[in-house]
Amino acid sequence: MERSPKRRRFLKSTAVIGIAASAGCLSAGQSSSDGPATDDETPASGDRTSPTADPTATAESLTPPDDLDEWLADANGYTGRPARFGAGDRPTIRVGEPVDDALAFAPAVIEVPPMTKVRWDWTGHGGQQNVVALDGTFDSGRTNAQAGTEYHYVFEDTGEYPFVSEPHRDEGMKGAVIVREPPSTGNETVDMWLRDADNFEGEIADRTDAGTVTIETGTELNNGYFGFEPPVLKISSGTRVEWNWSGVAPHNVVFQNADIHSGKVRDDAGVHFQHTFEESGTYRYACQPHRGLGEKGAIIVE
Ligand SMILES: [Cu+2]
Repeated sequence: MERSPKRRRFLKSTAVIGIAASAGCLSAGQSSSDGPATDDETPASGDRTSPTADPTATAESLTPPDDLDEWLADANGYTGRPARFGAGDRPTIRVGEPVDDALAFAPAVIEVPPMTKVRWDWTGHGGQQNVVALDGTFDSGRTNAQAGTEYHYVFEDTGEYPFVSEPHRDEGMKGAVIVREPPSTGNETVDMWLRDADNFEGEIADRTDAGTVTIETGTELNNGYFGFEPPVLKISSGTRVEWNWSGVAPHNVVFQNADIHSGKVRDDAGVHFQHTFEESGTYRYACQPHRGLGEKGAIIVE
């Protein structure tokens, strides 16, 4: 049940490569994954040569916050939980998404593993926009109002990278890319399967002493009621597992590597499916309609 909001410490980026705006050309082979720590203070403005349309937006005024969560509290369109992406994903952030009379980045906050290429796509809403990291790590340069404009950056080092659209930063148009090593249980099959499940933190709920275990189905996760809780369960063979529907949104339970499934989706509350696991192994399952949203789970049977 370790679902407490992660305490995020703002990590100052050690990257001084921000101005290589076409960072798509940075190659994986060139950087050590540990990201050698440098004692140098990242130059706040020296590397920023890109002109900006807003003369009041100076490099000094873009200062990384001490507390990212606090800074994001008024980010338009942010629900408080980052959208998570796994290795090999290519996240796209829309620039200028209309949200309640305001403009947002969508998703505003994403979580990605190192070496992820993140793309920003201009929607054309809200006039002039750009994408600028507060610590100067990346900068799309001059503002642009054109739909279809795109910018991308490859994040090599772990850390937290808050960014804004300079013309709208005082109106809450801000976001962050959080780069971190993906959580791991030590079981590669489980880690890969759950890489985009919001509640997967690399923990295994050990219920090997239980006769029956309940998995909550349709819990508030993955930007809606699209989660299984706990996401990873370890049980002994002979244990009965039951799935308890929250009653919000239609769900089912379908195993990927075994002929076990609950059948049709249901949206009423209650225990609608159960299975007793006799054979040891690593089992993966998902809710079929919401698998793409990260509604997935795993069961390790000993
Ligand atoms: Cu579902």
